[in-house]
Amino acid sequence: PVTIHRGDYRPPEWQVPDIALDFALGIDETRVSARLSVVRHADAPAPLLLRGDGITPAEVRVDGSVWNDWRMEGGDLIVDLGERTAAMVEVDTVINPATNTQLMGLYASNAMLCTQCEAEGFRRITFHPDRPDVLSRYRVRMEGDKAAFPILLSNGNCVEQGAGEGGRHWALWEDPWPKPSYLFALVAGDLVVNRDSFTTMSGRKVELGIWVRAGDEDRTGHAMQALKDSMAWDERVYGREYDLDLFNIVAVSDFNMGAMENKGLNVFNTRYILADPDTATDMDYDGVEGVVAHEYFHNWSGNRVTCRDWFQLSLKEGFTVYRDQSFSADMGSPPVKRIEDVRLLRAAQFPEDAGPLAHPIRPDSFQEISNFYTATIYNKGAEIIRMMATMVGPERFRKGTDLYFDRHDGEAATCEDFVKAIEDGAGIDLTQFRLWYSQAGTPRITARIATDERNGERTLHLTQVVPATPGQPEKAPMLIPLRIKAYDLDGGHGVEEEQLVLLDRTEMAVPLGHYRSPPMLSLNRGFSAPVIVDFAREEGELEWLAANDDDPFARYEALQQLMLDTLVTAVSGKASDAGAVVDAIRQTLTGSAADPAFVAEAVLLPSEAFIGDQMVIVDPDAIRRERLALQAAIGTALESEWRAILGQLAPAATLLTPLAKGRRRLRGVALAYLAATGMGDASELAFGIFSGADGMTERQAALATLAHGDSKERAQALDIFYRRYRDNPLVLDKWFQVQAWSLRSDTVAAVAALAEHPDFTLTNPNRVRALYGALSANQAAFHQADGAGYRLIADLVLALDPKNPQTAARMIPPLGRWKRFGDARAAMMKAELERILAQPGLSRDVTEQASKSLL
Ligand code: DPP
Ligand code: ZN
Repeated sequence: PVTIHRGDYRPPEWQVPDIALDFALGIDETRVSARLSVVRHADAPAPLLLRGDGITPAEVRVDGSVWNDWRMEGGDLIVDLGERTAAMVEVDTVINPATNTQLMGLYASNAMLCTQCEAEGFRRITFHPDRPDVLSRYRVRMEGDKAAFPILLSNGNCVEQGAGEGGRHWALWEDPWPKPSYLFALVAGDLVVNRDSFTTMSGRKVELGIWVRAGDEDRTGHAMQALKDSMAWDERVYGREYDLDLFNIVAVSDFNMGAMENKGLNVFNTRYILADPDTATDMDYDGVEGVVAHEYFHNWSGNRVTCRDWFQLSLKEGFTVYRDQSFSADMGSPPVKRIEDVRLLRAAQFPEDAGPLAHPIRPDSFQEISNFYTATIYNKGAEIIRMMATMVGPERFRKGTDLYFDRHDGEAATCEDFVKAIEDGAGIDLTQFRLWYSQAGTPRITARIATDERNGERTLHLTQVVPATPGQPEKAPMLIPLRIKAYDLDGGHGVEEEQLVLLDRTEMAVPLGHYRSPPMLSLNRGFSAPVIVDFAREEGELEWLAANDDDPFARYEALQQLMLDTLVTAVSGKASDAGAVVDAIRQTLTGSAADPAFVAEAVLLPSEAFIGDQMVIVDPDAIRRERLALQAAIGTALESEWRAILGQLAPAATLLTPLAKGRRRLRGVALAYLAATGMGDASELAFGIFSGADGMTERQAALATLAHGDSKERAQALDIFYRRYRDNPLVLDKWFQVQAWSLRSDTVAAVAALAEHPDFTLTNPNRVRALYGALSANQAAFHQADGAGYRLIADLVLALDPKNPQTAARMIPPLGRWKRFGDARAAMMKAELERILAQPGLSRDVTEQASKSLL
């Protein structure tokens, strides 16, 4: 495979200001005629390079005449235009959407036609430069059988439509905003719409439509509300107004990603559109709201200002994730949202940064760009933006983003353009901060408090180390903004103001002031920097912070650290005592007027994977054992508290306030703790909740709890759930998922059996992720000592690669963590990676991920 380097970027030699596309639609044959008006930007004659992937030109015409001066190079079409500085280039192609199992380009899903072009799918539809710095105005005509495709949608506005011969009809769409090809979209099918409207801040009435298959329209209300909330929020917080008269969203069942921000026509995975209380959990509801917002926000951060090249992907993704995180925080509880975001970062991004696939948020090279839609680009990218906002504060940050949008509207920009705009607009020097864009790896900070015995002055000593990552053996010290606060327990002369420490060198001393007794130090409050902190705490300090810190995130963090310390001690075979954890949890549960959602997050034990991340060599079995033991101890010690929580009436499932959601979440946690004790009535209790639940949050929580055990209620509940929801693909995904998440010792075998279930299919990415993605997230199961988990994942990758390389490649990273799991497991994991690589005809996606994972 060819490696593409960021440093090799050259501006395009030809621009394509206008494109007219003509589609004659059919499920297994669609004819595409493309008319590209091309303009030379290079000074000297240069051939026109049009990318193609799996297509052949039926005919090429230039300025109206058949043209023979072209050749194919790989999949690409090179047209020699001689001395011309402008031309009209027309190319006809024929494609087969029905056989497009990659779900890139134009494909069929449930008799409907839809597109996915980001990053390089447009070249599977027609020949085109297909690079994000080539922006064009699109005019799209499509024609098809009216019965099969009553609805015809594309970007922009529908300017004309009409009937054709023999039951056919057509529509003409125009998008006035120049856009890169990755934002092109087309949808044709039998769809129904939920319509609404939004009036923008300047008084423009925008028609909103959410298009789904008949029968699904009643589950689009939440998405519609989220869309209107997002539109209002972006006006209020960023001053960004929507810029077309129409905004359409289409939900598709077969989709590689979560959703796609095509201009004026977002295409979504059904998973992030459809929700009602009977079929969606509160977490699903939040997912819908967050993704609708994310895609909508791309209209400015991504579409109006797009990326110059794919190395700049985090320019739009990191910023847009930061924007959707801020939005969700405003719509619900900011501390709880922050906890969730940090949990995700630690679960998905920290391991990536610590493994063979580590890359900076602005990578230097890649083989296949699809492999770089990662937690690093998205979630760490968002943390980088957040740090800038933290350093300058909201008003100055807004000045910076205003300047960014003003300066680069209509352009294809770089990460550097963004940083420069924040520098200029907010008035801050980000010279050193830029290292966050180029250096991979999670910085590790060590903290220690020294005391001057003569006068009681306390000094915080901080050191930072940025670990070596592939291709980056040496690192320079980063600029790390740390929000800190040192509490004075004696009411002495301590300074109790929060400070923002800018750690900008390898070692730094921060004077804290005069404290008679050791201060309780709240460090990296709000998770102000995406780093790992090592800090040997005073006896009782974490307990105190967990109960008293005025930063909720820091309270959460202190309790998590206390749990981690206890678990890591236990896993290493030393005697550990659950007492402090139990006391801290009790205090959190009974704390005055605490938000139940926060309590639920705070009292949750760290995941097995996160416990493993604290250890040099991970022992998945010991972690499972000790985590279950601690869970049981907490369950027993606080039995009456858990029972009291469950004894209260559950809020009605239709009630979706943050408080109701929080109470349901806490009930789920309480049930899990009780069940972990193995108490005689636990399964009955869970089954009672399962059967009596009036919505999916409680139902799924009870089912997941039952799925861990081996009660007769388990089989019963799984059976009832299956029969009730077998015709609802999104809910059936949950049925697969809870079984693959199970903490039972036979889960790998169960997953292997479920892969043979008639409802399992490799053609639907959601189903694949529900089963296999859940397995690889289940640490002890995936790392089962005999290697059966590894084998199952490798078998999946090999079976899926010929159909859908993008989704296949996404299953590989867990196999790449072999360095951390001891020699025996490492040998088996590497053997599976080698077995994958030995397969002839492997995709570029899988080849890159598997070969890099072996390094
Ligand atoms: N650009 C999409 C998103 O992250 C992914 N294709 O919204
Ligand atoms: Zn995005």
